[in-house]
Amino acid sequence: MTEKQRPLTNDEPGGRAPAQPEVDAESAALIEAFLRGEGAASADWRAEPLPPDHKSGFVAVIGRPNVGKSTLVNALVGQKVAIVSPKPQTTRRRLLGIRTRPDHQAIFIDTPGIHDRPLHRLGTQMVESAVAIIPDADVILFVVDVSVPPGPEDAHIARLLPAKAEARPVLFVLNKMDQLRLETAQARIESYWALLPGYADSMPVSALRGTNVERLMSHILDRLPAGPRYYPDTQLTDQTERQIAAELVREAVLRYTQQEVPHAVAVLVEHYEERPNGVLYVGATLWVEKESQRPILIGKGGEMLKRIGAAARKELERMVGNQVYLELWVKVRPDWRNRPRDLRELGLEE
Ligand SMILES: Nc1nc2c(ncn2[C@@H]2O[C@H](COP(=O)(O)OP(=O)(O)OP(=O)(O)O)[C@@H](O)[C@H]2O)c(=O)[nH]1
Ligand SMILES: [Mg+2]
Repeated sequence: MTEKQRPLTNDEPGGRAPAQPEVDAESAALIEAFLRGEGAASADWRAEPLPPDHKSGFVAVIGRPNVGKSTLVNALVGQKVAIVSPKPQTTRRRLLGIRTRPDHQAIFIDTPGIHDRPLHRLGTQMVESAVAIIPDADVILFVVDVSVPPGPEDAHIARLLPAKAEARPVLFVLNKMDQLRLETAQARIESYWALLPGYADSMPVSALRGTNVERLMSHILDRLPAGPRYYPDTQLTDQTERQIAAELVREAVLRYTQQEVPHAVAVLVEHYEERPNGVLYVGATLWVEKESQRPILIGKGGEMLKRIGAAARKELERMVGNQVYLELWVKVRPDWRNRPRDLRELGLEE
């Protein structure tokens, strides 16, 4: 045993140290190496060498509801980090999609759709959280849906941009180009161009099919500053596994329920633990706003809740690469979309 390894006893000068447990040889060697600073560099991702022209930064993805912002973030990251649905106002809170490559790290901020008539406190929060991020971004992607003509909400965002984006680069993303008919493409694209002043470059893409997504990425890179990695290369999002699980349940709710019901549902994961048999147990509560929404979500003989659970479980199993046991409950929280305490509990309000 070396001098360093020998535990202090009360007899030694400066003693009165508490008795220490015996350390086995392997652990002692590791501790010694750690104290000498060995191995620390490999454990610290910040210390990994990067190319001198490494670029990084935050890219805000904004647009009216349902234009394909979350689909685009998933395509740019190369993995699903955000839920997607054909119903507007799917994304409720800002989330990060982190793309790390040898020469860059782009941190995409997916945002709720911006519109000018929120009907409740949640809606107001959603719009505010999207607008508030614009001045903090290095690059702004303004996403529109070219399968339909520009609407008042697109115009509203275009009007916001000069003040909010200040001198920051704006890329105008003309999404859903797969839905554009060639005969009408020119006129349609020109009607979108009319929204923005000439300084914003534009790019037609199909986030769904992946068309032009890497070309868009190279335009983003041209505008990103030199900088370090802000997150480890293995990190894809800022959401916890619990939050992702809640979102996947909500995605299934959005898929199977109609009209007002999916928007009145919030999901809170209450249990998330690996059982000794290796199965991941997830227990989540679905909050609805009114007593009348409960039977709709549960369905005849529990049919609807089973369908939602089966779809969410499949997605969850894909995410964790493990068997999942998912249990869902439905509870009423009257008017939760207008109640600050409920919104805070759900992480939808600071
Ligand atoms: N045809 C086509 N559909 C797309 C494309 N991109 C997205 N979509 C579809 O558009 C719908 C809305 O996509 P989302 O990514 O959820 O849209 P979003 O802008 O994030 O919507 P909110 O979160 O509600 O603001 C989904 O049904 C997508 O599959 C595309 O390039 N082509
Ligand atoms: Mg979205």
